[in-house]
Amino acid sequence: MSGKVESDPTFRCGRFTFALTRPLVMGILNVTPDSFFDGGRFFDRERALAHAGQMRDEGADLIDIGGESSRPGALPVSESEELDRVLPLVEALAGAGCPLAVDTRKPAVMRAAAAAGAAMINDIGALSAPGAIEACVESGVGVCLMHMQREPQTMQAAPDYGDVVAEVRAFLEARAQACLAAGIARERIAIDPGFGFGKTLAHNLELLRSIGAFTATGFPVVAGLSRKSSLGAITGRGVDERMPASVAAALAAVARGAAIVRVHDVRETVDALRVWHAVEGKVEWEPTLLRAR
Ligand code: 9MG
Repeated sequence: MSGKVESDPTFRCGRFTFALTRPLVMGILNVTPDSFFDGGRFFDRERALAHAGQMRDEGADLIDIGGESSRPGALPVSESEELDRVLPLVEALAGAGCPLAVDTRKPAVMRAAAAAGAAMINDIGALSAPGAIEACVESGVGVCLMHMQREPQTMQAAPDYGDVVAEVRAFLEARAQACLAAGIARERIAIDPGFGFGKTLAHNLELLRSIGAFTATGFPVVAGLSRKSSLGAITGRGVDERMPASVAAALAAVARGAAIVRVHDVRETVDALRVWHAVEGKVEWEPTLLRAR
């Protein structure tokens, strides 16, 4: 726990309250056979647990557990398969000293994950499934509402916008309003422009340059660029060689106001952000948790 004060901007999720006095790093743990970077690596439970512990020790503020790949072209998985992949990890890690997010679009998975101790729901569908908002109201989790044009299977076929920043922002504001109207407290809501989800490289760059348009909504902004194909398009590197590009992208997002970065490379990202934070002359880096009930 820290000496931070309640008047600092905060993000509440489950029993945790974060002071947003520095960027938060959310480490990615995909327990899928087919995610675009770590697919298959952590499908084995022991390896997944070990990787979660490593990310926590490297300075992750949150760990985002996902049981359904959302890479372009990915096929949906059944509810029972997703529960089988995700729940044992949430149960095993809930008391391990790092708040957990669960990346899911399914209300039943949201409820079960929250009951097992997950503090946040990260939904690439912005809680659009029937019953998703209600599942999050009842369980008191924090939520990340992400924008996606179309579905993972078709989203990269022909992304199309008039004004990408205005359209993505309007969508996220409408989803946040729906959450507020249903009873999710303002300080439990974060928004995410959804880099790579129905966007070309030009769209992603415009969104990244315009993060200020999203922070202006008053909601903390989540940015997820880690290892994504846009970084490959810029650097000419394959997914296994995109760590430096991912760190640069996280830094660019934070410098423009992102509050949370969702990353595979926790240690490298934390180091880079700590240097940036010190150069900016901001308050000490550690810790961000104001309290956990
Ligand atoms: C699950 N997932 C994959 N990419 C993501 C991103 O950019 N943001 C969020 N919130 N979730 C993501």
